[in-house]
Amino acid sequence: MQHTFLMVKPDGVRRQLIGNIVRRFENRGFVLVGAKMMTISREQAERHYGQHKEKPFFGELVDFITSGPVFAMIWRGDNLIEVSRIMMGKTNPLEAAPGTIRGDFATYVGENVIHGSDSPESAERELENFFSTDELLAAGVLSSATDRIVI
Ligand code: IDP
Repeated sequence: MQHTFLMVKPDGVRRQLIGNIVRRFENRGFVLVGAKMMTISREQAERHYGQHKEKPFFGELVDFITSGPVFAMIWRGDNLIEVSRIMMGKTNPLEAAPGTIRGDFATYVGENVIHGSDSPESAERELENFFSTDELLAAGVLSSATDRIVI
């Protein structure tokens, strides 16, 4: 059993794709255990995409992810991280297979509808960046306020 962080990006929220995306993961058997609509700060965005700091598209990436509300989610399920990445499709939607979220809804790499953690270490870091201790406790990701998240 794993937890992961999934987020409908501002383009997906603007295009009213939240329900469609949630349904895909529920249909697959995964369980939504926490969620909120939020507009993320530049600081949070820069932390989230820290590994891309030196990339030429970093400014565009931070501008985009802070451009409107996102739908941040905590999900639970077996082999969830690997399966959710398959369900999302390749980062560049032009290479994403039809039937995947990006393959069905996107064409431009800078606006590819959904984010999902790519490893247990990323899931832990990203959940802590987006959710408070109380929210992580309510979702069952932590069993006590002094715990560390272990995906
Ligand atoms: P991932 O979102 O599939 O994990 P990453 O390589 O971590 O992919 O890239 C983070 C995000 O950066 C991508 O989802 C995409 O929106 C954005 N990105 C990646 N390459 C480019 C680019 O060349 N131009 C604009 N945005 C990009």
